[in-house]
Amino acid sequence: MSLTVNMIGLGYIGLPTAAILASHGIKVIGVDRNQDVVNIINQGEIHIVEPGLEEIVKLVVSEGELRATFQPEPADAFLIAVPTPFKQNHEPDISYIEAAIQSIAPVLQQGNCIILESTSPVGTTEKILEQLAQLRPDLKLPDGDSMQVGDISLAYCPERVLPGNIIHELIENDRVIGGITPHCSEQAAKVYKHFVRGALLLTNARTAELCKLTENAYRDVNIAFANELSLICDQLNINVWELIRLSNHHPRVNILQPGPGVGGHCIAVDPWFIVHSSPEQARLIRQARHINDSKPAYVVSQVLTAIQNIANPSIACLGLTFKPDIDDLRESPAMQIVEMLAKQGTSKLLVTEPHIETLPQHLLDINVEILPATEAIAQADVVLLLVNHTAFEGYVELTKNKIVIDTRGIWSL
Ligand code: SAJ
Repeated sequence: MSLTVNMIGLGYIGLPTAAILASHGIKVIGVDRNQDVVNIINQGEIHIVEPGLEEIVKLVVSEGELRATFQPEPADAFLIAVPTPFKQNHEPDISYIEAAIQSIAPVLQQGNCIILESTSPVGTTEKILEQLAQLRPDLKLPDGDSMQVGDISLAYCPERVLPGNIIHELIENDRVIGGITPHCSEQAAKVYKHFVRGALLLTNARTAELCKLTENAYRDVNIAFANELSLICDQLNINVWELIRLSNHHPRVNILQPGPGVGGHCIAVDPWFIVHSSPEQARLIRQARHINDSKPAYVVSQVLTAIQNIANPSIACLGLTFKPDIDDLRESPAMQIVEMLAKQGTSKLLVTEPHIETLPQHLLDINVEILPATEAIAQADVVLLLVNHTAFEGYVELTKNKIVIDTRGIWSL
């Protein structure tokens, strides 16, 4: 008999995972609180942009392998991929995970496996165990100290896919699986064996939790290094892009790229989870966050210096998304910079974003003009490149006789 899985949360990670599971012979019940999301998926359509996803969802829904609903149903395994934002003071908010556990508790049966995939502070999987002990006192729970095998299994297995390449990475990436006990890890691994071609690496829950946070903090710290170099180079009148290109010829050096700041819902968020749980120890990780977060204000100060002697200046702001060739505006430093410049009110802002048809209302409300890149550049005194979209690469010729601030270095090499 085929395995039945509940996928709790049908967002950027949950929906692709549900679709891939369903295309590998597993019956998937997708659960989401949002009525629109449930309706859209049941029509074989999708509510997010991810290359290759729509075709798979259409197929698995039409074959009856994936179905969306509001409430969890009895199944063999329950995968949870709900958001974990942070509150004020960067404190992680795990209330969506707690709500997910609350919703699956009544349908849990002996032999079930629960797998948390959401990015989580260290200790969250153990907290789930405590929550389950309250909600289902009738179940014998696994115990990491005594290694007691329980009626159910519980493990943490972080997603680590790159938006834009999710379908490929879901299958090919190695997975870290951290059970409450080794038996829990093995039970969880059985689910991933259905579709993962990468290695399944078993550990305990706390290590797996910190592993996810570490991966994104590693990237954040390395981007902060590049961003700090960009400030040093501006001060010393050196081209940072050339500097990094030359340094990276060393066989053991691989510096990342500076930019206008770090965006997205992962790298700018996850390191704070480490800082929050280890405030005394996580000094470098905290500092990296501050360096990356301060970059948008630095770019604004560069623009203000550039326009100080221009009467009625116009600025072409190229790109709004948080990284190139996608349509995602979440935590985008480019957006932040445009908003900060609009607040200054000292210049006319000509904004272009080729990947988004309808820009969010709050941006339309501020005083900016939306127009194609070529027109924005033609009308501008200053050209501010904020996102390294492939489409912008050829425009360097159009920027002659303009002041150029290239925050991504695509025209600067
Ligand atoms: N960025 C730079 N310089 C660089 C690289 C990136 O400024 O050299 C900026 C980007 O412009 C962007 C931000 O960093 O604003 C993040 O972009 P990204 O492409 O590095 O990562 P995300 O946020 O799309 O996805 C990350 C990935 N994590 C790692 O590469 C360690 C992905 O594998 C994770 O699954 C994802 O976070 C997540 O969900 O946590």
